[in-house]
Amino acid sequence: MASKLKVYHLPGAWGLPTVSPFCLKLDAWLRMTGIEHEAITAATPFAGPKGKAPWIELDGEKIGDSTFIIAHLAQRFGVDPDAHLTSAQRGVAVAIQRLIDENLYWTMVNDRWVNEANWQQFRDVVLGGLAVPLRRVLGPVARHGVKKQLAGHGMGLHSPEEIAAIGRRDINALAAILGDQDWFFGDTPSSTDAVVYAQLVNIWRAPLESEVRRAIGQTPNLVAFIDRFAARYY
Ligand SMILES: N[C@@H](CCC(=O)N[C@@H](CS)C(=O)NCC(=O)O)C(=O)O
Repeated sequence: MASKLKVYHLPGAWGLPTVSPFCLKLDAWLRMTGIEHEAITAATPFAGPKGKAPWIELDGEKIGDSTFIIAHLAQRFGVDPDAHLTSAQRGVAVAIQRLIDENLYWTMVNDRWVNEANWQQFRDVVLGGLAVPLRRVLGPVARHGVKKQLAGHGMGLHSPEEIAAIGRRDINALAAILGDQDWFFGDTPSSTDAVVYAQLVNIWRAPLESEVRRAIGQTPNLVAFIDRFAARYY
């Protein structure tokens, strides 16, 4: 008999089921496709097969990485929210996802973990699933590890002004691609909308100051897009 899909994600806050854009991307995609599942909050990502969240358990197998998970589930459950896309649009979808997952995401990581005022607030959110004494010990260790990841990626080597400029450029690119459409590829939502929503809402709804958040506020079509997605799926 087929097992029930279990989906592990990091804790939520600010009205969001999870403050991880990768976990929220998967959650949004599952809402879009209506695949039945059990959502489980994990305090840390360490039980995942790649040591990162999200991950799933299905048919006796653990799978990590939001993109691999989505590809697996699409095949396993025979669903494809991107069936209406042309091959050129599929190409653009990959480019948008790379912009979000591999670049814009890291500006958000910097704003949450490095900016001192933001970190004072964010540490209790991101470590909220742990007992307070453990949180106090693990907080600086986790922060040190994330700063190393930021340097390894390269984002962490830039000045705050440069990171703000990088993030602004991504936000303005997304606003230009969306234009006056309801969804990134016209009248019908696709996986790209879940990818963009999950990242933008995690910056926009968080009560943390950043230039990227201000940039979103200056693009009314992206703000309307976030509200549109939330109204339809949340
Ligand atoms: N490529 C992965 C990235 C997942 C990822 O970076 N998750 C973060 C949370 S937003 C994480 O678990 N980080 C923990 C760590 O790097 O130690 C995906 O698409 O799922």
